[in-house]
Amino acid sequence: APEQIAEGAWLLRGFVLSDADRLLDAISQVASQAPFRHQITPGGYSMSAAMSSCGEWGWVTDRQGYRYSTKDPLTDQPWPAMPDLLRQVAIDAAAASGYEGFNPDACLINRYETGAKMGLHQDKDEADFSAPIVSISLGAPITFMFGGLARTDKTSRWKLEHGDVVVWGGKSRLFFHGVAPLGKRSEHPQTGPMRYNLTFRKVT
Ligand code: MD5
Ligand code: FE
Repeated sequence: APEQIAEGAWLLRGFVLSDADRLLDAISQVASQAPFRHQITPGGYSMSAAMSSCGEWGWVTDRQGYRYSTKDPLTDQPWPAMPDLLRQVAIDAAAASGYEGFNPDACLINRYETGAKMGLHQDKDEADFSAPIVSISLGAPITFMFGGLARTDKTSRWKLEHGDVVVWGGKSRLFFHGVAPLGKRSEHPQTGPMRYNLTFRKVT
């Protein structure tokens, strides 16, 4: 049963456990066309999470800034299509959390290895904040940090494990969030020291 972690935010533990092998295969297939890469922030730093995307829109960052793009800057080709399995599990997870009719047009894939992290930030490059974001965790566990509308709001911590899904909508859609560095002892039999996070979004 979904567990509420904030207003509009739901944690579905193990929701995609039975699909995990096929999800990891789908990630490999996307990455064979749009390889994982460490993108550069506008401030000139390399992100510690390696990223790829599939679907109509991919999230890119470089010295110019953050944005969604229909093309992979590495290949100058459109992003790989969103595999049906990925789209379907995202739609199902949204519906199980009370968000019917979710129609994602972007799936960002983050790959973390030991020490990789993501600092507190808000996701606000999307045009329409009424759609939720669906996040799927696979592989090594990580600590997710969840704050409020202000950067300085107190954060709560949640361990996200292989097969867990989180759905963020409503008020929590714009809350600050991030992940703590992936621990040296964090591993999973199917991915070793790697953690994958898929985030499904409605960009336009
Ligand atoms: C991750 N990814 O685990 C993290 C957290 C990202 C990102 O933050 O932007 O790729 S997944 C949880 C998440 C994602 C998007 C929005 C919200 C949470 N939220 O509105 O709280 O790779
Ligand atoms: Fe985010």
